[in-house]
Parts: sequence; structure tokens; C-alpha cells
Amino acid sequence: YVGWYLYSELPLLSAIVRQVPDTFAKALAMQNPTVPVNVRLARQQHAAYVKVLKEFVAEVIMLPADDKFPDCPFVEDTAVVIDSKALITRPGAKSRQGEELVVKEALERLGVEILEAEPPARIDGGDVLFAGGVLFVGQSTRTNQEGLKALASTFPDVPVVPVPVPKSLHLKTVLSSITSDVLAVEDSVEGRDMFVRIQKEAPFLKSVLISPAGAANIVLLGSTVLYPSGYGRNFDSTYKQYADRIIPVNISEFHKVDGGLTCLSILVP
Ligand code: CIR
Repeated sequence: YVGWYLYSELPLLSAIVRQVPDTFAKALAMQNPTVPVNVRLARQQHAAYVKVLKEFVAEVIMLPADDKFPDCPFVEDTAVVIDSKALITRPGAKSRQGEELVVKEALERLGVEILEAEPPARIDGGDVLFAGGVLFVGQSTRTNQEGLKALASTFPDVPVVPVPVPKSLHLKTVLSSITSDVLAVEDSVEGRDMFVRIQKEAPFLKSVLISPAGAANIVLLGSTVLYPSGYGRNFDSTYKQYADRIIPVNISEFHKVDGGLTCLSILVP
């Protein structure tokens, strides 16, 4: 087992995911999808995503869906975990407040130290990017100053930096990490402005511009990149220079309600 630790690029991780509820077509969306969400297809896509995750993590904890919460598969928004500590968030959308309870219980079972955001703090995990040793926190419609402060007091040793998110749902809708020092950044005015802000704090971070909107939300597992293939584009050549392995994952039904790949899991060391 010592050998496994030495040679694997990934620490032993657990992943928390949550099943797709019957009410998923009622999930929040900034724009009503032109083609409605197909819940059956969403479940198939979710299962395929989980299957990919299982290749990389020691354990996938599958939480049951709750029809009261159409957005419950987007677990990323409910907790921010670094090392063995977590901030349980207070989701920014009213209809999502309460989703965090079962996630908190799952994290407790994993032995993670728990802190909780209290009103008036509002914060979604999708607004939090840990890159270059800095916690970048989107200031979006979902995450306020108090939410940022809750994060800062949970992780007092890490610098916490606000990044305005003027248009998109979350910070990570627009950018995410491809390697420890490269970010995939949406090729838009918003994306470029956000990256300028980030680079001010962490000048060694580089960027790769990605379009269309939403496609820069990727999951990094060791030196493997999972990227969303539901945008009708193949990004293999873009990511090849950064990753040993590239896995396209189609989550078209989740994109319809503003969800990306990172939203669908919480990775716990
Ligand atoms: C929402 O509006 O909250 C959900 N429909 C989408 C959440 C996506 N989560 C994320 O980007 N972390």
C-alpha cells in the first residue's frame, strides 16, 4: 500500500455525489432551456459520470435524491472541503437551503472537521476556487461578503480573495484548474477580467482560453482532465499538453440548468 501512495498521482479520495430527483426538470435556470431537461437522460449521464469518478477515487458516497430539492445533484455548492476541514455553506438560492444537511452528515461520517456558515452569510461552493494557494471567491448573486468571511474564518491560514462575477452563475462556471498552475478560462470579457483579478494575487498562474461559455468547467483528478463534451466540441488537443489522460463526459442535461462537471461532486481527501 505504501507503493500505491508513492506512485499514484492522487491521494486516496472519497467523492460525495447525489442522485437526480424526479423534480430535476424544475431545477433553477438563468434562462429557461429551449429543449426541456430529460430527467431519464440526466440520470444516465449522472451514472456515467459516477462510473468515471470510480476509476479515480477510493469510494463514491451516493446520497439519495430529495424531490423537495430539484437542484440537489449539484452537491459542490453545499460544502467547501480543504484537507480534513469543511465549511458547510448556506446556499445562496432560497430553494436550495437545506440541501446541505445530508452532505454535512456524510462529511461527519468521513471524520471531516465541520464549520457552518450562519446567516446573513450566503455562499455556494461553485463560487470557490482553490488555486495557487489562494481561495478565490466569486462575488455572484449567490455569494455575499459575509459568505466570503465565513470561508476566511474556516480556513484562517489561506488567503481569501474576492473576484467579481458580473454575469455568470458562479466563479467556476467561468474558470477552473487544469493543472496546479494553469486555469481554463472562458473566452469572454467576463472570463478575461476575472482572470486578470486572479493573476494580480497569484502572478504565476497561467490561462488557456476556452469557448463556448460553460466549457471551461473541468474536473482535475491527478493528471487526468474530465471535460464536458456536451458542447459539441472536442477539446482533446487543447488539454493534451497539460494532462496524461483526457476524458470527455457528456452532461448536456445538467448544462441546461447551469450545472457543470465540478458541481456534481465533492472530493474529500
Ligand atoms: C443552480 O442554479 O443553483 C443550479 N441549477 C446549478 C448549480 C450549479 N452549480 C455549480 O456551478 N457549482
